[in-house]
Formats: sequence, C-alpha cells, structure tokens
Amino acid sequence: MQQLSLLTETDSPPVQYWPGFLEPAEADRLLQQSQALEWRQNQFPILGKLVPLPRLELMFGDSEAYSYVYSGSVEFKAQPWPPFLAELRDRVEAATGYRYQIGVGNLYRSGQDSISYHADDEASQGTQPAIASVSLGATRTFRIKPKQRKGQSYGYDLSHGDLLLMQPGCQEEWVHALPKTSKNCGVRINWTFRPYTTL
Ligand SMILES: O=C(O)CCC(=O)C(=O)O
Repeated sequence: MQQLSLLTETDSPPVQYWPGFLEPAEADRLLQQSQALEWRQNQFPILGKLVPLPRLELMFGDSEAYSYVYSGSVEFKAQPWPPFLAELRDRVEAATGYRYQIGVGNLYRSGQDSISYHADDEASQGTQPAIASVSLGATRTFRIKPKQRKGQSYGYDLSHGDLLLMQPGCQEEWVHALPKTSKNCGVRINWTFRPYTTL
C-alpha cells in the first residue's frame, strides 16, 4: 500500500546534529577500543549469490535474546555491551533524551566501503524510533532524502566525535545512506543506538 506522505517541498530532514559531541581525546580512545572488537563480514544475496557487504558490522544489546534482521536476510544476534560502549550509550541517552536497547556498528575500511539508501524501519525497533549515531575516525558524508520527493538530498559531513539524531518519524518519511567516496580516507566507525521492542 502506498504510504501517504505529509512532507512539504520545503521540509528539511528531521535530524539533530551535535558536532564535536565527544572531546577529541575521548573520541580517539573510543575509536581504538572499537577497532579492537571482532568485526563481522556479513553477506547479502544478490541474484542467487552471496556477496560480502561493503563494510563490517557488529551488534550489542541489553539481552542476548535480541536479534535484528535487515533487508529480510541479514541477521544479527546481540552480544553483551562492552563497558566502554554501554557508557557511550548512557551519554547519548542523556544528550538526546531517548532510551536505546541495542547498538549496531558499521566499520568502513576505506572510502570504497558504504551503505546504500535505506530506512531503519525493522519491526523490532517499534514505530517511530529515535536513532542516534556517533561517528569515529575519518570524516564521511551522510546523505538523507525524502522517500517520496524526487531530487534534493541533504548532506552532513560527520567527523570524529560527532553525534547525529534521526528523530521519531524520520524512518517513515526519509531514507539515508553513506555513499562511497573517491577521496583518500581512512577507517570510519559509526555506532547507531536504537530502541528494541519485544512486541
Ligand atoms: O554510517 C553511517 O553514518 C550510517 C549508518 C546507517 O545508515 C545505518 O546503520 O543504518
């Protein structure tokens, strides 16, 4: 069924952005701790073949019973939070005013790693989730555009230590991406903190 969009031509993305949310030294420490985790290379079926996704991923959560399936095929199971990430989650909760039960990480090894346009609209996150994203490492451009309005996309250059919140309603009306870049850039890690409902 076609979803009715209430967006107007001039609506800008429902995001809140805190550049420099983390002090540089703290962001450096979190980057190092995050890089030391065991990242997973997930695969995605395309035309009957399993193809590695252009990034590495990980998921943590309040319960090991939590799992998360995206694009109907890639399944994560939550591991217990490492203390440094549970602390970061607590700080992000305090800053944004929302609670998060899971954290999904993306590690982009170079400018050739990416995530294509999508909405984080999995049923396990409930309706109208607030999703917070912390960036560590190389600066990359995060792009967001309305699902039903052709044309303009908005870009945010997310740098080491920045926080961006996709507010409730964002996943229903907008899609977001981290496109590839030909710029020579190093590793970037992004942590998204999300709600989880057991329905
Ligand atoms: O790396 C980013 O900033 C975007 C991550 C993302 O789109 C996602 O985890 O759904």
